[in-house]
Amino acid sequence: SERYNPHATESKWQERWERDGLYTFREDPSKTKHYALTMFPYPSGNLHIGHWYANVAPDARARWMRMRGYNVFFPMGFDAFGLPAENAAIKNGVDPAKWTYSNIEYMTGQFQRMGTMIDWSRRFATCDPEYYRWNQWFFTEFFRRGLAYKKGGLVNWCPKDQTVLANEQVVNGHCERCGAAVERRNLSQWYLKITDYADELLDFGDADMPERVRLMQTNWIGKSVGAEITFGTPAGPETVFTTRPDTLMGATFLVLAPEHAKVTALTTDGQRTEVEAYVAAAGRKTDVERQQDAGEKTGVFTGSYATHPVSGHQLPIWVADYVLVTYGTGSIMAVPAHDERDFAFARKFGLEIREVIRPEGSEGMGEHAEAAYVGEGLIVNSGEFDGLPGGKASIATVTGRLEERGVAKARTTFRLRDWLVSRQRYWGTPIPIVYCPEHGAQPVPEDQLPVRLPENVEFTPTGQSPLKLDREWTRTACPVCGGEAERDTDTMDTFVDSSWYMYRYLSPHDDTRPFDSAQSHLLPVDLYTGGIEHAILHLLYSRFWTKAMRDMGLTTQSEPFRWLRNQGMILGPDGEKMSKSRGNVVDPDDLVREYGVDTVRAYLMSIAPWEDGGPWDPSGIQGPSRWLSRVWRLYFEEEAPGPARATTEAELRYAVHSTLKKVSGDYERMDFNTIFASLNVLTDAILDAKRSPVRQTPAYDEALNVLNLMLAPFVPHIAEEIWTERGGEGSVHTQAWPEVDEAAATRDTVTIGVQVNGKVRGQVDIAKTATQEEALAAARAHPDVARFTEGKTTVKEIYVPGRIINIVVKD
Ligand code: ANZ
Repeated sequence: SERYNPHATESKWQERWERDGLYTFREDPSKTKHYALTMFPYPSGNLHIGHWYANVAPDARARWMRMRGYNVFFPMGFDAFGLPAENAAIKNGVDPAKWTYSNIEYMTGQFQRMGTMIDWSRRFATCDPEYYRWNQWFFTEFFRRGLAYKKGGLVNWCPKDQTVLANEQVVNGHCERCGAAVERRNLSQWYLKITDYADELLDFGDADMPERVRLMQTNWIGKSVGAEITFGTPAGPETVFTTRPDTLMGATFLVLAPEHAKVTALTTDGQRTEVEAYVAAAGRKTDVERQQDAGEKTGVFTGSYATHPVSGHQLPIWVADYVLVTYGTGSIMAVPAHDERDFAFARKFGLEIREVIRPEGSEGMGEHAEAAYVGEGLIVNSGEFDGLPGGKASIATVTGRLEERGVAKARTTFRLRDWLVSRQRYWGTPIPIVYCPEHGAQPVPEDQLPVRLPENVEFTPTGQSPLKLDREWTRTACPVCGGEAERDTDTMDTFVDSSWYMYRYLSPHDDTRPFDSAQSHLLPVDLYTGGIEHAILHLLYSRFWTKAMRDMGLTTQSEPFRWLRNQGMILGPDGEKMSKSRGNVVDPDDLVREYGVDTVRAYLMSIAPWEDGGPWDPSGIQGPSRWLSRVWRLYFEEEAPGPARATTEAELRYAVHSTLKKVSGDYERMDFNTIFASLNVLTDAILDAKRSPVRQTPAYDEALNVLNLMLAPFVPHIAEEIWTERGGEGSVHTQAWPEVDEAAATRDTVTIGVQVNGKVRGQVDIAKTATQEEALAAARAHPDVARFTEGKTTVKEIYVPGRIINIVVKD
């Protein structure tokens, strides 16, 4: 018989599966649906090892679900708009569409060579006009509903990519894509009103997301419950937002953000030069630089004073860049005694520090306090409010009292800002808006969608959208009056594309609606897998999109994903992120050429806990490779006579069913990395049985059959070969996952260690139901134990059932 040669069998099965449409999803009302989805890739050129790592384990799990009787929906597509296509166009002079579509063809072939059960009949790319037409349709619907609007203001600008960015795309002050330091520009741009859903987005319902994803989204949304308090100023009333209205009587100055509208009016002539210089300098700093807590606080006095709404005291008004114009009202009441930033500022500029919250039993903070007191306590030095409880826990009560007094109004603010979606780049969805001198901004009517991207444009980034340069394209007619009008020349953020793509798979070629609601029984996605880098951007946006679609009556779902899991990252052997410049990249195609697909799949699933990831160990792949040779030998080669470990039918059945039970649990919990070890040990146990008389029993046949089925999700090609060679009907991949025989899966004996004076001296097999006397008798009968106990006086005997026996003796 032949030795294991994966190359011959793997491509044969891939072709057969394709020909038979084995993975084409078909409706089957007798089964429960299971929608498994892996985040679709960007068609960058080819699949790297990270794509394999991200896709192989979810594929194995989808296959396992199918064997368990679910009707599994497992589609894939391409997230195809974005900068790399344009950059390639600029660099190599190829058309972005050509570049993208040829990458898509190549990468689809790579996915097929990975042996996945993806249903390719559902494939689409977000750059297909057939797809982006619906981005445009959503945009015009959102516009009609007030969910899409245009406004001017300060926006994030990436000087390298020459486009604006959403807040979510700015990571520590840098462009999340290219790393350039982000600047601020005053521009008029389109926004989607995600803030309408801020509160609802904090409620994850029964969507099961990793704790850190919930936390990141919750912090990003940043809900703060507090109050608005209005102070009088020479430039009119000024309202501040505070989360600590209980500290109102401790406010000793006000601070405005440098960009605050009242700065000019409040600056006195004497202070003007200094304030203007300060404001100009602040404009050159990034938000991160401004907010760095470690950084020295800076600021200037405006020369004006505000009137405290309760005490009537005159409080100096300062300008400082630790106050952000984009949050709250862009101004604060500073309470140095109880806020760390205000404390540092007051110390630096010699401003008054007034204690108003005192922990019980304390003498008070005195004049030489070294830090703000931010804890709970009782209100002091606050006149009529003295004695009320203060601190975060009592904000509601205090706010109520202040509201009665008419000096505060309860208010909740969010950190979340509306989603800026205009981009000044070419390779994206054109914004379907037309500007008419007479009728203003008008949505392009549905029957004129899609507004196609013009071809043959000059893309070199200039800071203006390349679409602007194509006069033929920009000139159009106003949908209202038919008069001459201009198209919007920006394109949409590509995160728009991925916000609803999971719905499009239901009817990818539907040209009458974004997706067919007759298919909505497939929703929501039951298991969504992908990288943690999308914790905020893509996941938050798609949760918002689903809620907006629900409110438009397109779906009844409120959450797109029932269960989310993030894989870790495969690093180079040096423990660093793989990158061409570091030269530590592992190419999956090379590995497949050398070892075959099944070996690479098995190795990637066993290399690390899937959610953690870890470094690539080049020698580690030998384990799965040798294992598959042994699997092959087990089924297809004659066993050379040799010493075999004695085995019984019961032991073999125990090995089979306890492994089956373990592996099922591993798939269920997504503990993929232990599956290989279990299957490896079982293979050896069956090889032992093959060399022993047990080979003649039904238990042996059962073992071969169950192992074959267990191989199917994990190493689908070799499993199919075995199935067919053993005369199985149809495909192994449409078989049912075997049932665990619970009685066979549990052993009625346990092996436990025996200690003498705390040292392990031997191990005994005893019945699980053994009494203490029986257990101790078995222990004493063990020769290695007897050597240390005979002739000695027993002081104590301890039997912890199922775990350990300890005998304490003395001479
Ligand atoms: C008085 C006060 C006293 C405050 C105190 C805190 C502690 P979060 O929780 O992040 O919402 N604040 C308000 N607007 C601001 C802005 N635009 N830039 C910088 N800081 C701003 O924080 C709300 C608190 O941050 C507010 O409550 C305000 O300071 C400050 F013992 O008001 B507080």
